Amino acid sequence: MGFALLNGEIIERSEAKVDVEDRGYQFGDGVYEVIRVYNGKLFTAAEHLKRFSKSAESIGISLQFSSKQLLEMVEELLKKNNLETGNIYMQVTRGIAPRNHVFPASNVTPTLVAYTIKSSRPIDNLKSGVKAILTEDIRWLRCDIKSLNLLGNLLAKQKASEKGCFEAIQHRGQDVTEGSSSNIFIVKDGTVITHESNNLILKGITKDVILDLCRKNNIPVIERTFSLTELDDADEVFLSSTTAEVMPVIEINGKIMKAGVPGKVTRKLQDLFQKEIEKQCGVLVS
Ligand code: DCS
Repeated sequence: MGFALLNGEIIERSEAKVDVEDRGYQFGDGVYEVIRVYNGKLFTAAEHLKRFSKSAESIGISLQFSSKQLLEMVEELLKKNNLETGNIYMQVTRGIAPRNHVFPASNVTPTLVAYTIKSSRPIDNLKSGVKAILTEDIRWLRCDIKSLNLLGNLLAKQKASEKGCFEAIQHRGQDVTEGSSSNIFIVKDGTVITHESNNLILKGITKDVILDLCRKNNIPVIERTFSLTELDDADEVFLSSTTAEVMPVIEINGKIMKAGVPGKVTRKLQDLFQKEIEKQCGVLVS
């Protein structure tokens, strides 16, 4: 099972227990991050830790540790667990207090937890692409906060899974927002289009890396809302996340997209993304 980080201390993971009155357990009153590890090295760690602090701040949780301290602790954790390829999951809740919707007194310490998960890259899916369904986005209006409250996302993902699909692409009316755990991109006439980062979606770290790669490599890119019709008419569709990287989508709601195979721009972005990983974490063997 290895080790976990609990409030700044590295302990046996089996010893890391949650109190029944932890507000994360009772209310989902907290925020989280998932950071990818390749070759024993963290990918885009600074960006994830910055978003973690921002999410916490936006719901009034003050982290007991600076981003620098968090980075040191997380690096120590992955060394102790000998993690080569996988994820670091971290979350902070508002702490332990008698159940009450009102926030507890400020002397209640937030509960910070992190642990590691071994997980290889989704090579087969990256090569062949995945299927998705469409579903109405029923979530709240602060999807920019990486909140522990994920019921809307879970219901969407479960629906996709029951249809044998990898992801549920959510939409508010005619507007496509994002996947249940990913950002969605379309490519039309060579231009990459993805929802602008506002309160309706999570500002994905992978999304930002992709936008940057597009700009540096003269691939036209626009951040704007696009419709279900545009999704249906797209030349290529792909999704992005920390664990799914740049993932081609080849079928939506049972309808095979254009070629039924990953598109040219998607392939190019997959190559560029892999180079970016290798720049930060060293050569990938698989
Ligand atoms: N949108 C939602 C709703 C997400 O949950 C995620 C990632 C993303 C977009 C993509 O963001 P990143 O590029 O920063 O990963 N969800 C994480 C999760 O819950 N598991 O893995 C990634």
